[in-house]
Amino acid sequence: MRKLIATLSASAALVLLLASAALAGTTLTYANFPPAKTFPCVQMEHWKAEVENRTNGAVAVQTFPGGTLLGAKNMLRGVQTGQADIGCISLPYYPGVFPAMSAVNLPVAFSSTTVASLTMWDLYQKYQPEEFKDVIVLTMFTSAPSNIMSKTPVKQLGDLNGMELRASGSILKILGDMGAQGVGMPMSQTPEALQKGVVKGLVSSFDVLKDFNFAEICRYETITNLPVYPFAVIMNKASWNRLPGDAQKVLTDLGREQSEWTGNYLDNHIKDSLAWAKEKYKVEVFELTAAEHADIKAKGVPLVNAWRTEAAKADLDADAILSDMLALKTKYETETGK
Ligand code: 3IO
Repeated sequence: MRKLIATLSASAALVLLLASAALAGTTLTYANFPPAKTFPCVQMEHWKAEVENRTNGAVAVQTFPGGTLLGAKNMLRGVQTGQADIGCISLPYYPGVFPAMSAVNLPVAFSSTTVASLTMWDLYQKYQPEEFKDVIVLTMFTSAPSNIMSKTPVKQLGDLNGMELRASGSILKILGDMGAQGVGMPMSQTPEALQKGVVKGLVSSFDVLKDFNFAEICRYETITNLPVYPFAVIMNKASWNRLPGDAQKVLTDLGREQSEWTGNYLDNHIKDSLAWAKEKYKVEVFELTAAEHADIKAKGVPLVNAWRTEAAKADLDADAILSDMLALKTKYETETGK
């Protein structure tokens, strides 16, 4: 009898051990290029907590902010080859690679991050473009509409004359047309470029005034409402295929929610960041005239046409993508009031 009980309890222990090993099975690595404080990493930590919670710990996520696993430019390849299971990419860092989703980087004057992020997500869901065929897309979101942050004041567009400003993607072209000199590089290289004086400012969203402490060096801010930067969180296909079905479902269900969460977080955070910059560094904020905004808008038209040509070359229905994007933008502006 004793022997039987001992055998039974030993096998019960073995079953428990195997079950917990199966549950504890998966740890996913998640690489990100900018520092931990910045919004792409804040959304990453939120996503990690949601996934670990919703899978009851069956999936653990190990995060690597600040380029500690993969950097801005090797992120896409690094995820495709499995150096990281998951990675966060800023699409404008890969010119020509994302002909469909780069539409979100066009100068269409998005009114908020929430609107741009939800528009991007729905547009992706509708077209599921080829350009992401080698990875699994977990979520998409954008930065907030871009403004100028500079070391010397840009009170009017004429002040841009020859000024070197860091940007990426379509903003580079617009800056050139406005008489400035766009200098392309990832956000993660910008602190050094500003320090060394290689650039005299940057064009991005106001969260970076606080999160990179750019307010200290860029005391002048000009509201331009230039394009958002589109981001995608991508996963290695083999890593995805190794996940149990219920875990895959948790990740799939999180896609849109994460996009909206990030949009709301950033819309709030840019307000905090600008208020903080005014308080701590007494930064000055300049508004342009209606005529100057009309000028910026007019300079965006050839860009939209150039995108159309590129999209058509990639066998995409450019007009359909554009009109869907604008319809989604209007829909979400109405729905969110933002
Ligand atoms: C961005 C990128 C990394 C960290 C914080 C950020 N805030 C806005 C952006 C967008 C941008 O300028 C870029 O290069 O993706």
